Amino acid sequence: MSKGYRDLREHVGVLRERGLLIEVDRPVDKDTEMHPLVRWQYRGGLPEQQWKAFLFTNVVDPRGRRYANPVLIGGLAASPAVYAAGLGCEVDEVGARWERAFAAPIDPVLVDSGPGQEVVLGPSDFEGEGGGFDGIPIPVSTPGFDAAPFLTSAHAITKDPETGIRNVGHYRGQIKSPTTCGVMFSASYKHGYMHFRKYVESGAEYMDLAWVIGAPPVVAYAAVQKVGYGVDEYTLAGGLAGEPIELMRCKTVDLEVPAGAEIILEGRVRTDRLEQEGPFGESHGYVHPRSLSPMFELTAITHRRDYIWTSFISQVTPSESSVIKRVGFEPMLKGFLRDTLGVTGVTDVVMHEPLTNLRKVIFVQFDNPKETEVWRALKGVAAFRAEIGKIVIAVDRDIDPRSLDAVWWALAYRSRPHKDVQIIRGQYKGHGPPFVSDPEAVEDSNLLINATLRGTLPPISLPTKPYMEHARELWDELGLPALTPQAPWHGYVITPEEWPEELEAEAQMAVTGRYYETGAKHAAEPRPIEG
Ligand SMILES: Cc1cc2nc3c(=O)[nH]c(=O)nc-3n(C[C@H](O)[C@H](O)[C@H](O)COP(=O)(O)O)c2cc1C
Ligand SMILES: [Mn+2]
Repeated sequence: MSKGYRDLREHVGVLRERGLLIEVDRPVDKDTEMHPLVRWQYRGGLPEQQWKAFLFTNVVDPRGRRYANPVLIGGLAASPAVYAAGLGCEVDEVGARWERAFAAPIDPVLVDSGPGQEVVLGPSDFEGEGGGFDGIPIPVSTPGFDAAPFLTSAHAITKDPETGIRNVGHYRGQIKSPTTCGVMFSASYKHGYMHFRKYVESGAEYMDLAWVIGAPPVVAYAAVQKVGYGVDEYTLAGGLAGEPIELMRCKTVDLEVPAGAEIILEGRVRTDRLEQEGPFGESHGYVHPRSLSPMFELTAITHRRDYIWTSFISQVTPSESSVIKRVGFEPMLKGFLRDTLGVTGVTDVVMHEPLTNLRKVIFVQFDNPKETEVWRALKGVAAFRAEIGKIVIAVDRDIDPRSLDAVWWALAYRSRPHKDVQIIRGQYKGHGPPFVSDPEAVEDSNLLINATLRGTLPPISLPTKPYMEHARELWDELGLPALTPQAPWHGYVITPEEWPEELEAEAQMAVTGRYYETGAKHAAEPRPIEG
């Protein structure tokens, strides 16, 4: 039977083929060395094109133990190129894949068994040295601050006890003992938490939960998407794949997991207590202090015989965690503005990634928009989800929203703050460090700015395109250092009113040696000195 989407290990093979995988076979300490090493690729000034996935095949820990299984970091989304490999497409096709997934989700299918259950371990296997979580190479993400190793790449499968509808969420979990870990829901509107509340209120003793690690990449990409309550993310994964995801039943809980997953942690979440969880270095760029979370108890571990453990690198952005969200969120937001709000003229939506972590600063690019469309879009972004769109800026098509220089340029010359800025109260503070001075303060606001051109502007003061293109050939011929062109790299007319034919004719004469004719024209029309 054809399976057009890839399992994790097939995807790792593609990463290797595409030159996107760094394999480290020397011993690396999972708790003190592994994440700091990968961190350097984001804090060491490497351009996005050089961000890669890391596979550690010789994993040790501070207690001197060696682990039989490898650890993959950045394997799902070290960079947009890694993400595209996971979808089996090119970087510029990712947006279209997401649009297809939203337009045509596909229900999963149930199969009898899968490689994710080649090995089945139960409570008797969890006792003693190396039992339960103890035998799994789970790294510490932020050595020096984190309280323990955490599950960082685990998708949490739960079911709504009333409707039976599944959710695939993505939450971290602090390892507490060989058989227990936290389940950290960051907000009451997280779907896993909404399920948990229902179990608590119904008087059930437990909520079944299965953590899936090393699912097919399409499932991972769907798990971290922010879609509405009641959407089974497996259907989105099917939409991304263009065919149903194969699921198998868990051994000890009433849940279904991808048949090809690397490893599954089955268990239940107690409904009678919360426990302290954290600190953990967070994707908002600060260490999140200790807080209360539900607790998970292992009932079974199933895995492929030679499973690959995955760990997502998150914390200060950019990181795998911001890349994995950005490439899916941007098309989702654009689709919302265009299809749900019916805003016309939107050409791109870009979430600012370095340090700010996507949600706070968002740019909407337009082609020649009407003023009302700009404001509808800015307000739409601010209202799209809690915590998204603290600062939203509209720019024109010729402004590259991925270049902050270009955005500042638009703000400087195309907006007038007394007319083009609105501050709206009532934004939820959302994902960010608690304000220590006032931990209860959750109100933030939105700063919306229209930096699109109203009126006219003269051309950009750079040589026009043919001259720059020709000069580039000269540049290369001379063997000068390699260029990476930054927009704008050539002049262009912005509004024709500001570039009448007469001026164009003069410019053409200037480059054909006829500029004295222009001088003579001016000499024939002298003007008196006033006053
Ligand atoms: C690497 C990574 C780690 C995350 N950790 C958490 C977490 O610990 N708690 C949480 O509530 N959301 C976390 N998120 C965000 C959720 O994945 C996201 O909100 C997701 O949509 C939740 O699923 P849900 O909408 O079905 O609740 C994380 C996302 C990523 C990419
Ligand atoms: Mn959900």
